[in-house]
Amino acid sequence: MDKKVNANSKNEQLEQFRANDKDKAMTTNQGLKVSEDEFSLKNGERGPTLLEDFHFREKMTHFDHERIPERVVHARGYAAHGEFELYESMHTYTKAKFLQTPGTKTPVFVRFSTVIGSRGSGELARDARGFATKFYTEEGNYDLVGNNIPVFFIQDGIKFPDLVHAMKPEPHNEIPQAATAHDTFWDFIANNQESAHMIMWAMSDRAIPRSFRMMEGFGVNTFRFVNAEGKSHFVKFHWKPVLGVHSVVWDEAQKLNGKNPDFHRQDLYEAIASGNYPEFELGVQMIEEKDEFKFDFDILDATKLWPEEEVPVKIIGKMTLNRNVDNVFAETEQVAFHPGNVVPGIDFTNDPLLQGRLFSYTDTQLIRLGGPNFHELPINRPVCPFHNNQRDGYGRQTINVGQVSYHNNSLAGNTPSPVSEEEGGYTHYQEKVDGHKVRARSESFKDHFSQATMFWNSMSDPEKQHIINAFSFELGKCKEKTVREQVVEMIMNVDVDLACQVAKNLGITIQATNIPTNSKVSPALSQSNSAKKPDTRKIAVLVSEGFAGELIATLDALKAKGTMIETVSDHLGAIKGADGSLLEANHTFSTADSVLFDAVYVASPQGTTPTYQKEAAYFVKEAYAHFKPIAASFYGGQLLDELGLKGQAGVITEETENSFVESFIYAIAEHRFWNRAV
Ligand code: HDE
Repeated sequence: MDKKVNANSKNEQLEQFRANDKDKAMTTNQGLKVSEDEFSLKNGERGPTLLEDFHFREKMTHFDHERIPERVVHARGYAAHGEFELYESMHTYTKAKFLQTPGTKTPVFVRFSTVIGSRGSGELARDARGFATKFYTEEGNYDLVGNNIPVFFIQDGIKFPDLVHAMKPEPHNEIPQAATAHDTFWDFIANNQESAHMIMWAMSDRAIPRSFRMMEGFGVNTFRFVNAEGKSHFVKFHWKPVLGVHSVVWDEAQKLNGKNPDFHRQDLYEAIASGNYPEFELGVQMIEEKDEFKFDFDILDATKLWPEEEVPVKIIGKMTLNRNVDNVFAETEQVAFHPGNVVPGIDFTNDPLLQGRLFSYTDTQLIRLGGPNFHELPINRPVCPFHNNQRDGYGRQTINVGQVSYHNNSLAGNTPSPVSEEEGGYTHYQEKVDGHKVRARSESFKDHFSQATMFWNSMSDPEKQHIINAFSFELGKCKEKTVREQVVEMIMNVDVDLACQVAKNLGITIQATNIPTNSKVSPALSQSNSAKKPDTRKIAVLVSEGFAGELIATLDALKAKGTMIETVSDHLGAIKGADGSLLEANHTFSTADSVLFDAVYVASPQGTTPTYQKEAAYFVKEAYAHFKPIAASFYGGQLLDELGLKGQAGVITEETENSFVESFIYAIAEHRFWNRAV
């Protein structure tokens, strides 16, 4: 009997493939012990290297072949292992086994990514984020390959190569890297107006997340749930981060790309390493077959979302990411996702974007991973057994025994054999499809602006301002005036005020002609309505020699509330307090910067050293400009006084609040103070 799948099944399977080279004798790949690894075999000490030096040849050849093609999109990514636990049975809607029994735990592997940039690009690019999850279920791998934005740029898969060509660095000079602020991208947008809704999201704060741990995930495409009776529901998948949805500001994003281009991966890695496991709840929106045409949008159109207020999100389980990878290449780079990896009870719809995706993913893995056996790579193997008549190919690892590799056969009793639906055989939902073969788009896909307007209507004032700023930045970087003008004309269809403000910033004169009429609002779309928690937020404590000894108790109280404390001073190592107590400096002002933190705490008086005097002021001013909470005590308030910041929103001093720690924690949970004068 095969062992039952549990939360640890994947880890156990991977254990067979892990190798630890520590304390071992060095060998060649053939297992031959090596006596020397620093000098190639030469004809005399100063002579040429000999061709017979097999050790040199093997080592160099392997090195020469270390690189594989990066993903054509989503090249820059980072991943972690975890588990998914079901809250309630979904048997009414789907027969998928991992969604039947509450408490069932399924191992998962999740890769987060940016879309446009190459493998080494900065992680704070303005871009959608990939959010791809592989569930290793007892019925095979199920991949939920989503993004952190619920809609997409295009409606039909055939346009994807055009979109990506327009997005990527321009071909004549390969500039700019990991950025949409250039002519070809915006030329594509203006001339492919189905992108209107997605571009609103891409210009919003969603495109510059604070952390992978603070993003929603969306399956984007419309899938089907099918239950044991064969009844189908249309379904959209959502991941909801327990820490809420939060972003950085654009100036911060740009600086972060320089100060720490690994900001997001480091944040994820450190959170998991320190036991602060990221959590996401899985939600589903479901629509009955009979209601397919009930909405004022086509539910198969990937440029549309299903407003949560109209189709509620049912929360069905929680994913916890609890283990970092052991080796980024073996796991994160070699993992191969495919939205076509489904299990019984989950099926496709005619969503034309999804249909295009169903071809592309296997195809791209074939070139990226060098042949048809990538399913055998440890990270991609299902945890349940797999058997068929597929054979051979580059890098084949399985040793299929026996003489039979075809079906039907008599020599192996006609096995491996397909099994009935009742025994777990996958059957496709028998949707009736009747139509002419045409290259066309349905009339019902033609409204490109109503939901873009709804998104705009749903934003808070600061969010709206950020969108205006983003359009102004991106279009301001375009060289062609005509491109800017076309985009402004396009967004006139979204909102006249938005278009006018962007036009003003770009020095374009426009006539307000198309007045959008959609007044719909979906509060779920605004990040201002998201969960607010202080947990895992990073506080930079600016501290210098002679600090007040009581500071240590305050820092402990802040830590007890779930925040992460890091000290910044003018030198590394021990800093001595006035009463002799010691604090370890984690950073100096040259290795740390306010953009790396969520909040700043000024804990030493101004002027204790010349460096502190100068650098602390710079640190605080920048945090203030990025709307971050700032606190000061033990005479640190002197600095805030000097900078004229006392009394501003989100600025906490001992004098202004009764309970300093409580007020600071509340401010940290608030994330940013947009109503601050900057
Ligand atoms: Fe992808 N996409 N995509 N995509 N996608 C890839 O597959 C593609 C789309 C998404 O971490 C590629 O393995 C087409 C939507 C993620 O490994 C490729 C179309 C959504 C990842 C591909 C889309 C996604 C990919 C490149 C339009 C959100 C990274 C490397 C029809 C639901 C997965 C690879 C990882 C990766 C094709 C549109 C999400 C080329 C043709 C919509 C998260 O196959």
